[in-house]
Amino acid sequence: MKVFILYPPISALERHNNIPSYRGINNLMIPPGIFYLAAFLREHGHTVEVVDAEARNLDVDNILDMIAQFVPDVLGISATTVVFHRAVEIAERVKEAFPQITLVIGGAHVSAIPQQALETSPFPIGVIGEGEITFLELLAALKDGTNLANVQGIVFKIGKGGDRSDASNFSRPLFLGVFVS
Ligand code: B12
Repeated sequence: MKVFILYPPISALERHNNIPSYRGINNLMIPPGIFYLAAFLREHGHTVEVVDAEARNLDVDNILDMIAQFVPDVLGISATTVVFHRAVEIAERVKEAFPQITLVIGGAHVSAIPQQALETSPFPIGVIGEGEITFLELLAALKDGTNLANVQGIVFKIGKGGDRSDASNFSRPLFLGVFVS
């Protein structure tokens, strides 16, 4: 499948809860999670675009242009709590412009409060905790049209058009593909 993985942009002020004295602190670092996911999915045959929109100074319109060019089957967005509103903004725009794209949210926010994250957003599916195997299995289920209830480690909305009835299947062992000696 074609998968676009996005780390959304926020300003330093947004990141620090609009506290002006923190404006200059913007400890930019590579977000390893999205690149691990991209590498893992590519190894398993998926076509993946991965974009750190913060590092690349992209705004929401730039991101929409990139999505229009790549035309993914699935857009996966990574978000902590401070950036969740931007993830929602992008998801709303994508849902309107490209309703055929399946939206998936992952990262710290949805992992901390899975049901609430879906209730307050247009995301139909959230991945909880480590995403490599869960995302791979989720893509297989989406491609084959099999029941999402068989995918461990996700929260999802049931029903056509994403009604407000949420289901979850949290149980997922930790990813054991990486060893430190
Ligand atoms: C390194 C780090 C940073 C780095 C890099 C951030 C990053 N996003 O990678 C820097 C210094 C930039 C940073 C900044 C901030 N951080 Co920070 N950070 C961490 C830390 C210590 C490790 C993150 C990490 O690299 N993990 C390893 C990677 C491989 O895992 P991962 O990122 O979680 O990704 C995996 C899964 O989450 C999932 N996944 C992630 N995204 C997606 C997307 C999809 C589609 C799918 C399917 C799956 C998926 O799959 C990935 C692979 O398994 C965590 C604590 C922790 N132990 O996790 C805090 C943590 C994420 N940070 C936190 C906070 C609060 C912040 C800041 C708000 C601090 C601030 N005021 O500046 C900012 C927010 C920046 C932003 N734009 O979101 C909180 C978030 C809490 C919350 N409710 O969201 C955490 C959890 C620490 C804590 N316990 O409070 N942080």
